[in-house]
Amino acid sequence: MRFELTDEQKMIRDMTRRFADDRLKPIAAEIDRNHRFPKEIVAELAELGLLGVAIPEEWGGAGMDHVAYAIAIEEISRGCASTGVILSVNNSLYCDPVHHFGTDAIRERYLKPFASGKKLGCFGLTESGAGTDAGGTRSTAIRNGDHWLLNGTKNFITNGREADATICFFRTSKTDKHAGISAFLVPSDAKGFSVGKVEDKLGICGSSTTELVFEDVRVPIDHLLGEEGQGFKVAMHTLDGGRIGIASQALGIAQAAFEAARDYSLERKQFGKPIGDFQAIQWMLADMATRIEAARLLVYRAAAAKDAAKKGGGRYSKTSAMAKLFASETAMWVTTKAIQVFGGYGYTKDYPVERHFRDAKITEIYEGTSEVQRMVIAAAVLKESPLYEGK
Ligand code: COS
Repeated sequence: MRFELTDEQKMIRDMTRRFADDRLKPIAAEIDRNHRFPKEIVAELAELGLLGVAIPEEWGGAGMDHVAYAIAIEEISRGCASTGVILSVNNSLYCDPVHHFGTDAIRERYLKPFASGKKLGCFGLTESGAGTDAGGTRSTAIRNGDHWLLNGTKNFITNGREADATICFFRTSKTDKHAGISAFLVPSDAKGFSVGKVEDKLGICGSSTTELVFEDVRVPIDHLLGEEGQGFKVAMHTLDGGRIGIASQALGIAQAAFEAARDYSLERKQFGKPIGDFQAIQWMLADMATRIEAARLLVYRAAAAKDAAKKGGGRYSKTSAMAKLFASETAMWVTTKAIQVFGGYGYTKDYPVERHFRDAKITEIYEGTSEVQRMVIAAAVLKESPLYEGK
């Protein structure tokens, strides 16, 4: 077992860390306050190859591995969690499945411009009645000659307002539950497609979260992604990877909150000395640092498992669920403690920790709640028992 990063991974860590410090930290509060999508930042990150980190260069990506990808999302989220999720969705929820399930013709049109950052993608699975129960999808796709006719509404779609195309899930059979769902690529300029309600959120305010409305949207038959009836598996396969992106985002948020609390503890004086001299504060900092390091190991391990899966290493659903569960709960715990270290000041918008706290909460919810991660983990560990006899 080796814990050293490769030269390429160190390079992307240093580059994204610098970018976070120089470009993101100074404007993260303004992005949050104004609920502003950081268009200029996304364009700069595209230049750096961060919109398709693990997509091969021939398809417009940077051709790096998923550990490098996780590090990039961690560091960018340390600077601005909204920017982190904008990247994570384009990388893991859009480019990754288009690369994995798309034909070369589809990749040419729907991957190259997205992995290179000229365009932005999103992923539409959730519906008002199908959140955790993703198999409960009710939106419909009906085959009609040389095209499909799509109808329905998707909810809570990150990048929904800005995206140029979406991977969306529709019911192609009423009789089968999971096997009745198929995945489709839909360009945002398709007739009948519109962006509905834009959510007003607690955190990650710089990224849009919207409804996507489909009213008799026609897409050609080759816009079916993967086989008909395999959409649920496309979604689950995609979310296995996506959860590593969100775990990395949570890690970056936790690290940012920790660093803010650590530095503040050396500045803030009470009883004539820095509060960092008090054991009460030191223990909080020690626990924060330890939990973050444990989360980091799980996240990098999950990313390495995804790299191994590409070489025939099998499913990594359990590892990625563990990484997301632990990293997101760590982010919530660490950001809560960070506010505690700051005391009353931490509760105000004069310091960044209240933003980190608000940004952390969603990592326990999107791309599968912590309860869903526990379901995935429990199902996997039970199957590992020699006494397991199937479902
Ligand atoms: N990769 C590939 N296939 C998978 C898979 C994965 N990670 N997970 C499940 N499948 C397959 C199963 O093998 C099963 O296939 P068969 O029917 O051929 O046996 C099928 O999918 C159904 O699986 P399962 O019975 O486990 O589905 P459930 O309806 O019980 O759902 C959970 C399981 C709850 C884990 C799933 O619906 C889920 O992840 N929900 C949360 C969705 C989510 O993250 N939403 C956020 C939206 S994106 S921001």
